[in-house]
Amino acid sequence: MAFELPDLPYAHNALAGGGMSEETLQYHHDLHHKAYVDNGNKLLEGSGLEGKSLEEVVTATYNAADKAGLFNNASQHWNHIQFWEMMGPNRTGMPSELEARIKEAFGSVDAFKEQFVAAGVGQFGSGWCWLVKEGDALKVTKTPNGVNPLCFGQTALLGCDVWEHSYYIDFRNKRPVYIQNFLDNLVNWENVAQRLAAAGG
Ligand code: MN3
Repeated sequence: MAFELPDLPYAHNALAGGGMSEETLQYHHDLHHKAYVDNGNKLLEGSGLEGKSLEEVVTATYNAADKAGLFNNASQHWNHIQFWEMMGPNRTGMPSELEARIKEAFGSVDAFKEQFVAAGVGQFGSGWCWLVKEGDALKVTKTPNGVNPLCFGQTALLGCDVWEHSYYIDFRNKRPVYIQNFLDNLVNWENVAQRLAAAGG
């Protein structure tokens, strides 16, 4: 099954009010994400994994020395699909069940945000920071390059792309400001709550 670039779940200018410009989404979705799809499809051909789901391709190629290129492109394709869904133009606030779980795990919403920003800032070079569910526990993690929670059997509840292409147009070199703004103004907390509910709450 070939990889396909999904449309953004909103207009390219829909997140501008939250601090992510139309130009960023034109580059990030239309060019960067598309490149992962196109390169992934070239590498998928002849890999023996053509019939597998995207998730299966990611987990089957993680740490497979002869399939590093396919892993990088497939995992980044998966990561970006999640990332677009995890943001939205409507600032709905955090549903109460999600807020309760975050307070239980981190002490407070602010303490969670501090850990999340610190994880993203602490990721040297390119990568992602995440809120994951592992077993019954909520955790903040960071991963290099395209590595994602699927690789560790975790459920991704929230992920932030900290590759420079995600923030350099709008925030230049200010990664901490970008991640804090992501949490404060861009996250679709309803989507995060749905992921938590689907993972058993
Ligand atoms: Mn990206």
